[in-house]
Amino acid sequence: MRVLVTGAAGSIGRVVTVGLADRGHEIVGLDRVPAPDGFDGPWHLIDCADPDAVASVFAETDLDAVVHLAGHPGESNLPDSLTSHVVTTAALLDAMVEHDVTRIVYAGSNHAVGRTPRQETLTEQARPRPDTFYGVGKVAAEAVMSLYADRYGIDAVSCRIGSFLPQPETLRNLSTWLSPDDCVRMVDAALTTTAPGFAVLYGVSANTRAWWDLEPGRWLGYEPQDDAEEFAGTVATRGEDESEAAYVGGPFALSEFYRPALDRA
Ligand code: 15L
Repeated sequence: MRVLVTGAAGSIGRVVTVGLADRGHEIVGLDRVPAPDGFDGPWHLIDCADPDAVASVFAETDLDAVVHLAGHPGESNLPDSLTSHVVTTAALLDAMVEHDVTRIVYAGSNHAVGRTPRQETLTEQARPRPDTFYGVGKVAAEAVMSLYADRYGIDAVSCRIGSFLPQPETLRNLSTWLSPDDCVRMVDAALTTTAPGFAVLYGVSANTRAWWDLEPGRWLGYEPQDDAEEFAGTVATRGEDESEAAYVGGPFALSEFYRPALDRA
């Protein structure tokens, strides 16, 4: 497939562009910064919150699918979060409809349900329960994709990613880790699964201590191979571990992340 990868220069983007190319996909990169060394495909240096710039990319390239990874990976005020996660997604979806591109794989986040108390395994049926304005942006982006799935028949898979890291670093990560190799497996499955409509999966490895249901991913062909437990001996305990264990979103659910939605002069 010819796949437009947004946020292609980011930490997940760099891994996914290489991994998807190894699996036979043709990658078109998009980011606000230049292509990393070693990337030799087409590259669009644009902000995907700009609908005209996004439309021009679709007008000049025949695409089969979009992998939307662009977006600020942490907390911000509400308008910035909405721009980063919702406006970018909407700009891509509008261009997809116009150019008959029917598949989008989205870097959703566990923070869309991060304020859920951590008591039982969370399924894809969990109600949206963001822990931050970042999480609000991720929930709203999923809502826009759901709308476009219903209105226009777009296939949209939101991968609610846990903690994408080379290896787990904290006790929480032993549950939330998504390994780089599993991330590529996940995105490839979400790209190629047959007619998912709008679907959600939890983007974590096959962690022994996982809190999230891996079945929704398996239905879509995502079979994780790695397990954070392999690194358990390297993870030191920290004072914050107990408070981070209260909610799915870990530190993002704690009061140090509370802030007003809007910045005032
Ligand atoms: C995310 O979605 C964030 O982008 C990242 O900064 C981490 O907080 C990660 O989730 C996580 O929950 O570990």
